[in-house]
Amino acid sequence: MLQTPGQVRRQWKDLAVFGAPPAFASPLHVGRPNIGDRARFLDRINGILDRAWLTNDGPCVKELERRIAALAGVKHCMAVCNATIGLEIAIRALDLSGEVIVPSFTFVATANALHWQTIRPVFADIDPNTHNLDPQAVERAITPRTTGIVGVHVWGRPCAVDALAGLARRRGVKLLFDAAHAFGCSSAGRMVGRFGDAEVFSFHATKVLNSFEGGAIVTNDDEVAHRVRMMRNFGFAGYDSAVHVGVNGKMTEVCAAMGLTSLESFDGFVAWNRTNYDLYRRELDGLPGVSFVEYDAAERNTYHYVVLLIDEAQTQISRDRLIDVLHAENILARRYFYPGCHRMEPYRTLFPNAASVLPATERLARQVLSLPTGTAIGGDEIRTVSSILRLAIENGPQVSATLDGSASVSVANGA
Ligand code: T4K
Repeated sequence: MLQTPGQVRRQWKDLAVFGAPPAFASPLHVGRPNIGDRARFLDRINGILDRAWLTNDGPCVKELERRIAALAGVKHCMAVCNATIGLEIAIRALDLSGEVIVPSFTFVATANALHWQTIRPVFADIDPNTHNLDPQAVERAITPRTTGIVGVHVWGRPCAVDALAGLARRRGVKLLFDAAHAFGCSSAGRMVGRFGDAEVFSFHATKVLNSFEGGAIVTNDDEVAHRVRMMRNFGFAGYDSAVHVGVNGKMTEVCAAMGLTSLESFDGFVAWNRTNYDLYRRELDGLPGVSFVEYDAAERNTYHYVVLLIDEAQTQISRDRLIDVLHAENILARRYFYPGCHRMEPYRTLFPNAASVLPATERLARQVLSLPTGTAIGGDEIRTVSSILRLAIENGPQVSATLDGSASVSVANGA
């Protein structure tokens, strides 16, 4: 359901951050779930209840796995309860240990999936143009203890998959991709899902395709797939026979039913996102100091993230002050992925000098501003959000100075 269009502001002094009522009566979130056809979903739920088969490789899970594998063009798909557990299982299935190279510019789940298993995440810097791992920085971080690389396709824009694959092969380490953002995206015409030794999708509520909570491990490697299947189910290879240490990473039938229903509307979600993205670009066009994360029109993208980069030297108002302005209007823009994993616990304490090799990560984390999008947001909301941003930036020095002198401003604390 769309939000109310929101109040239009005429002058910068009318902004809610200075005391006016918020432009939106209810919050505009970055991560509102896309909801597909309710009747189809409820039909599926009835089927699940009639069959009394609620989890453990039920028919909805199997159908979802088949369809994800076909869409990603990959041999094996194993659905899991969420991408974090999916990463942990894939890391085990690939026998990673010792040190593994990861970006710090990612959701903290990527690093946690390693550290949780007593593997040391070694943070490597990103390419400032792609926001993904810089293969040269990865190469510099490799030591005799390195067993793998985990690349993250941030915003759904694929990593330098071929360079990383070449590097992994040359240095004899495994390559895993955190593809939490990248279901439905492609690199040089190849769908994400088939790269490295395995990839992991997220179908969390906030992702373009959601199954409430959920994810999938995909791979073309028969042995890896076999190990993942066992590890996802306590290590069982059959009744009474656990042949490996394992965990419970299974997806439930209800989640798979939501995933299947979301898949049926997936093209519509992507088209909606594209329209939103294009409108934001038009509305914010020409604003000094504001640039967009761009998507390659020759590739498949989901346009699920509308991310601005704020160059404070030009806007003369900081990214964090803009967040204050937006939050006061009930526009809950986010700073994904501020401040970078290396500045979050336990990594900040474990690796106090990590920032010295992460200049691009540090710079980007100060600039990113993610705007609300998805099917909960339409043209009216986007025009209002954009006009507020435009007002704040076109009057950047005044807004900033007035906020600096005001005790009532709440500094945004979240990511
Ligand atoms: N790797 C990467 C690169 C990731 O980005 C993520 C997850 C993972 C791995 C791990 O995947 P999962 O284990 O989650 O499958 C959110 C999501 O919870 C998280 O899944 C996502 N990345 C991350 C980027 O964002 P939070 O804590 O910042 O936001 P959250 O969950 O509170 O949701 C944001 C807003 O969305 C809320 O303020 C309200 C709205 N919302 C949220 C939910 C869950 C709704 O309107 N309805 C809802 O049901 O992490």
